Amino acid sequence: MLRIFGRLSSLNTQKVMFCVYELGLEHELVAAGREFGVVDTPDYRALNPNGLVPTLVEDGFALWESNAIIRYLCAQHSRGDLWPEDARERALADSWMDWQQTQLQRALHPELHSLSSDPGRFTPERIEAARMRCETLMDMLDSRLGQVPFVSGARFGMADCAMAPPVHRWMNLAVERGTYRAVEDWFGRVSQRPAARKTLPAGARHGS
Ligand SMILES: N[C@@H](CCC(=O)N[C@@H](CS)C(=O)NCC(=O)O)C(=O)O
Repeated sequence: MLRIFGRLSSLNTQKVMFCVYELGLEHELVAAGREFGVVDTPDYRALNPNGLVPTLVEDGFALWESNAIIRYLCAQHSRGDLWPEDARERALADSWMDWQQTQLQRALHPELHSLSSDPGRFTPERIEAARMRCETLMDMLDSRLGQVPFVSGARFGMADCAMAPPVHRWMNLAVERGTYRAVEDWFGRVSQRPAARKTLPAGARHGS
């Protein structure tokens, strides 16, 4: 049985759960992190020494890092579909997944994420710098999605699972945003998928 430790309010858990639902896998979501605790227990630390969520456990195999989990699930359960078999096609999907973690996530967190949970924590200058960084990044994503229908390429794939939750967050931030037509079209399509309905908070799926 596949078990995912995490909480649906966590962006990285949302990414993994999006993938789990896309694949239609039987699973158990074990509440962990923040108000649910668990992550500081020795048993959990043995699975994930970072004490963060999400963590996957499947038949005694434990794995952490949300994008590694998405890659693993897609390679195990969706070769040739969500996990492209062609090395170059897969490499492009991989590069956008790494971009999501190293660029987009860093632009959103902590300044912009703090707007809903802890407004006033950062100066308006810090918020504005993060907002501008997101604009630059969305421009890049918009350019990718102007060339191919999905972040993964010609078909919906693993990179779309990783990208939908952070784009959803960005669309629902109380900040000014430019117009990114290709990103909005892509998100409009992706947000109709059953996996999006199950993982992204209702009422905010279509952006603000
Ligand atoms: N790079 C890690 C980051 C994991 C991470 O920062 N998780 C956050 C939630 S999104 C967390 O565990 N926060 C503390 C908590 O929930 O207790 C990944 O992608 O899995």
